[in-house]
Amino acid sequence: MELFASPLACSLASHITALEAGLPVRLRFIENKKTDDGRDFHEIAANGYVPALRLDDGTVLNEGASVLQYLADRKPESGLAPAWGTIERYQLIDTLNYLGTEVHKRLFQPIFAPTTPEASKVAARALLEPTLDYIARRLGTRQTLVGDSFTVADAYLVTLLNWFGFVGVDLKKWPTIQAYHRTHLARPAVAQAMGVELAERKRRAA
Ligand SMILES: N[C@@H](CCC(=O)N[C@@H](CS)C(=O)NCC(=O)O)C(=O)O
Repeated sequence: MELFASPLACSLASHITALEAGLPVRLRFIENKKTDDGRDFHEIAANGYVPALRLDDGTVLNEGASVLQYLADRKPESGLAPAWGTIERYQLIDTLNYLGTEVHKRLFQPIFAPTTPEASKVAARALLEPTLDYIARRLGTRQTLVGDSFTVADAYLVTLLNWFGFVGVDLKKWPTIQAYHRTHLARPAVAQAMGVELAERKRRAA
């Protein structure tokens, strides 16, 4: 399998998941819509978005929620996604959908996109703190979003919490979220994925 990713983008959650599950996934960074081995990324993922997961038979999954669950389901014993048919699985889908639509797209997309009109950026920035208030209420004192163990929803939230830092929001005002973020950043798979992606960021900035 090949995982197409951009450093520290939403694809980080899939990278973390592949490492957590110990799967044989080849990481391929995208830059200017070219893969790191010179292919046109649009020929792999028609919309040019990461994450994209290319299976060994050539099938491509191109939405974070499906990529994360596909990877998790390759190693059910990892606990990265609750079993199908359980209420926890629907809670996982509920959480991935919330993170993908409300936090990633509604909140961060307008802030990051260079073409967003200033008024829309201001409106999106006004959602940053209420979003953290809501996540803090949803987490309570727990260290995981769904059930009692780390799941792909946590891989996604850790990724999004990094972005709050990128836009200048200090998590110290939300001590339970800050503790959650620190705890999960220390997981070996998270630290490994972050290390690889930070190094790629630095390489590009040099
Ligand atoms: N609906 C997609 C959105 C993925 C997405 O927005 N990916 C961003 C990176 S975080 C991307 O590839 N952006 C490239 C672009 O806008 O051209 C998902 O949830 O996976």
